[in-house]
Amino acid sequence: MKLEALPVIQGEHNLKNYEEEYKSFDWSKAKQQFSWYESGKMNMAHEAIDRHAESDKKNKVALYYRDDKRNEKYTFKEMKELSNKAGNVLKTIGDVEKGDRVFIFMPRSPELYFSVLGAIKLGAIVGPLFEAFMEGAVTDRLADSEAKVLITTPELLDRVPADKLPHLKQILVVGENIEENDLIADFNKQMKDASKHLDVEWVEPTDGLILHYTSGSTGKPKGVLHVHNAMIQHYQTAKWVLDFKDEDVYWCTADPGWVTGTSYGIFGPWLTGTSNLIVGGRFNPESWYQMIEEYGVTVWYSAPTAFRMLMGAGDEVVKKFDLSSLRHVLSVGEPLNPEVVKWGVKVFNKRIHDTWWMTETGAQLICNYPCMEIKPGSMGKPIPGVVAAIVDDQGNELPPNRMGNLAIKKGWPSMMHTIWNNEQKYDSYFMPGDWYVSGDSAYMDEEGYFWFQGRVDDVIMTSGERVGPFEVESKLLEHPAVAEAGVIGKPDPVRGEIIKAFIALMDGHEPSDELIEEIRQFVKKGLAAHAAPREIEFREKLPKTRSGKIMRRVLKAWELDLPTGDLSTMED
Ligand code: 6R9
Repeated sequence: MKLEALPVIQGEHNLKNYEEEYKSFDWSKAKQQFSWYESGKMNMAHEAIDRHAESDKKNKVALYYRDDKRNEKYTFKEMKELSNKAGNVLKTIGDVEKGDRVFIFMPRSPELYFSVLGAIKLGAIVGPLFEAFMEGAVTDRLADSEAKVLITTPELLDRVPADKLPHLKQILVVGENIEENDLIADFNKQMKDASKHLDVEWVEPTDGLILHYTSGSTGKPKGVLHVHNAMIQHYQTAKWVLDFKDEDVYWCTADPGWVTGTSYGIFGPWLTGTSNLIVGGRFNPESWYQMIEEYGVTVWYSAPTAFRMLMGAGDEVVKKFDLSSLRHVLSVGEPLNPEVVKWGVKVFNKRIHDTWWMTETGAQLICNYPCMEIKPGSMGKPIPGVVAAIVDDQGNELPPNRMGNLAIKKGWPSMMHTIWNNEQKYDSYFMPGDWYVSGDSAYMDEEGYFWFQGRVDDVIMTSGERVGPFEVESKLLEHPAVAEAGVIGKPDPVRGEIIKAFIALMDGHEPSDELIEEIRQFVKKGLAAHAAPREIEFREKLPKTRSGKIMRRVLKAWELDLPTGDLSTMED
């Protein structure tokens, strides 16, 4: 899979010399950039919105909102007023106080953003939920967090069994003709009457900000709690990694139900005073390119699945649009196959910058920066202020090129504060030596680049060889007939495990025995004989999370006839 490293982009970047900055940086310096360092008055929403609304950025567009029905824009000053109003609605109607959980269960809309910011201004903890969640998933999360107020839409209200949720005191519904009663209030009507003045609640760095439920490989989803202190890293990475400049128009394609849609769909861009484009509705290659052209998007943060789907739609589509505004393209969420990076260079004339982090880490940790060479397939190098290593199961650091646990030294500002109601689970993330253990396996090369291999529990052992499913999937994707691939280890009495691949084909290709053989040979020749799948099964679609990760555990459950476990994060 060796490709030539892609050279540095010439230009003025916020992070000019990675190696130098890595040596000299420490987080206490970063803190001093914030006004609260002196005043002690901290609140994420104040830093992200009000601060700009009170500066010469007040008339700058903070939010461009676009979907099939709406096309709106709001300046920082308007965002301040509207989030103040939302805060007042939550306070007066919902009786929301500092520390209360306010959940938001709806598709993207401007109201979603006013509500998130309004709740944060009150010192409440926001819980964003994907609109695709069904009743069971919604109930689990509202019950575990003991949410007091929920904001939702008429379409989703049926999935909220309020009678089973004793802590839920108020539901605010965003829509038309809402009938109000003891439990339900009309969000828009209340907004109209609410004051646009609000006293922001000043909080401590370790006070709760946002609660993201995420599913592990086993058990119920867990609530990852983040605190206001995370803003230090959101701000810093927005500068270094997203490389924001004053005139940028930024588009993060992630929904706020996923951590990328909050850390980098809300906090990162607005802490740096950047114009933020939010696009609602479903994925469609043409309309995505259309957005870039129409808004002159300069910085674009998306995910490998989306890039692969765009790649699948063909290069002809790209040519219909003027994408020359793009300056910087980034990816997160799953491994970014070298094939996709090569395609990005071909069609956008841009290197796609991979970034690695997790819900639990709150912000980016290992990244590719505009100022450095990219090795396609590598996640890059740790951000300044962060120590990453590959450790064995006892927490001993391993030398370069050895596969092991990807671990981070405790102490970065955006690290989760706790797992809600589950301190034990929180403790289980750490190993001796103050290592946070990610659950990903990876190796580091001699030059300090990190290479993702798989989730620790997904790694395949076949005839004594360790095979990372990602590597096999990447190779499969290079085959012209393959649109999507998921690879698992299937227990085998002789070989321990054999490699089985599930494949969705590109339009115009049909399953056949010849094709199976052709694909097997392709991997054998391109990767290694032991890495070629012994079994291949074609499927229309592969199971994926809403954030685009192929759910190998579901493939495994299909294969072994096991229960599939929690499917609440699965795309419909
Ligand atoms: C932000 C986010 C975390 C898991 C993580 C890893 C996978 C994320 C990746 C990546 C390879 C990358 N992951 N970024 N794998 N390369 N650049 O995705 O959070 O939804 O919690 O997922 O996603 O397996 O452990 P989350």
